[in-house]
Amino acid sequence: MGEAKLYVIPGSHPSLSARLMLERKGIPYKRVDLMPVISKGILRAQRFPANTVPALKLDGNRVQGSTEISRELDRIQPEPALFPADPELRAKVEEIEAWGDGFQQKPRRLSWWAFKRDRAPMASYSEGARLGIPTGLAVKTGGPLVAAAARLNGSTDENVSADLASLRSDLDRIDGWIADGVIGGPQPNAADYQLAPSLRLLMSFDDLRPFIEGRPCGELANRIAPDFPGRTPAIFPAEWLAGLRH
Ligand SMILES: N[C@@H](CCC(=O)N[C@@H](CS)C(=O)NCC(=O)O)C(=O)O
Repeated sequence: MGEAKLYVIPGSHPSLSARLMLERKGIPYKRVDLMPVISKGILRAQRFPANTVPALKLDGNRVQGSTEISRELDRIQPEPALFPADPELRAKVEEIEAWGDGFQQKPRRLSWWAFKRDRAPMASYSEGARLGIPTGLAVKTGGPLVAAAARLNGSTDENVSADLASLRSDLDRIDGWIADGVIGGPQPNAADYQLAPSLRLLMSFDDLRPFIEGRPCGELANRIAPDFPGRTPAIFPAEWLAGLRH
């Protein structure tokens, strides 16, 4: 097998899903850190079919998207398996993974909304990254880039307040899957790897961590994805968080 190369954006939660799954398989890889938005052109230049991270070059193939990557990793190296062999169980894991793929947009929208208001915390999410320019400089000059990302991701007040209002029911749903034993087992599956980084990104917000960390889903996230850099001090209007409190 030639050396695998994984293109990521620092702080990108599905990028972390891909990293954790490669590590679980014991497949060595080189990580290429990209700046958001600028990443799109670089991925196109590398002849990837789409313009998002994670994007993986593996054995001459280009595999893009966390859910495609989980399947390709099981195909090229079946053990340890990311999907259960039992078809019924596999269908459940696939269903949760697909739900998690959509759920990703929530922490993504919240993050860009927050960075648009205050870029200072962004640097903490790039800890350990090699962006080619100093992180402080990237953050300082990153205003237009953050504005573009916020626009592209629909980070409006309306969407973000609705995301926060429905977050508690999302967390209840994830806790339910843990109680059913479909995720959170001793052998992490593709759905565990899909959900944990999204939860960790949500938990990087001081506003949200207290509502997640004591729950089964918070424990799962900390166990599956122990290292997720980044911290954003309180930033959301108190009334947007009311649904989490009651
Ligand atoms: N559902 C896709 C989403 C990938 C995605 O949207 N990635 C974001 C980063 S989290 C991205 O590449 N955004 C481009 C940008 O920020 O310019 C997956 O799981 O791979």
